[in-house]
Amino acid sequence: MREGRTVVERTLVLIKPDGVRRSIIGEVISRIERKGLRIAAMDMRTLSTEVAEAHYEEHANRPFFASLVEFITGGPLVAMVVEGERAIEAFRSLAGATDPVSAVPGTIRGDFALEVQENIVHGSDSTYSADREIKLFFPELA
Ligand code: RTP
Ligand code: MG
Repeated sequence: MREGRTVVERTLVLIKPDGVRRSIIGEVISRIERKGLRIAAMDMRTLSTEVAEAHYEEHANRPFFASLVEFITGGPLVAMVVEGERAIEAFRSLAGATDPVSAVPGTIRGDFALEVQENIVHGSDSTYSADREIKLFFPELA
């Protein structure tokens, strides 16, 4: 989507079950809003195994896949569609590196996590992934 010279994108953001358990939903939402990104849709839900496997299908052959699906289905999470200028990269910058020990302090993972699996948030990694994931989580918006 283009508006003049700006590139407005949508991305799927999840506050994973560890983030919900640790009561930092507000902290994460606040960082998204302070950045200037907008929340276009949001709800709390517990994923079925089927949806979790579809969401992480690119990792189906990785050794951590079963553990990842168990973790992401293990409690309620917050799902949202976030939009704004270059929203995909903007949110990935807010989230920080996948491994929270390497994630720079000041990022969500750098400030709140230590373990590679329980790293608080998910954000789509490309326009292709964002379209696919938004269709999976919020088909009414796609
Ligand atoms: P995400 O998809 O959740 O936004 O994370 P990401 O792009 O930064 O990282 P990705 O490589 O897509 O990995 C997906 C999620 O799998 C878990 N993971 N565990 N045990 C491990 O070695 C391992 N590696 C990755 C993390 O929860 C990661 O966010
Ligand atoms: Mg990923």
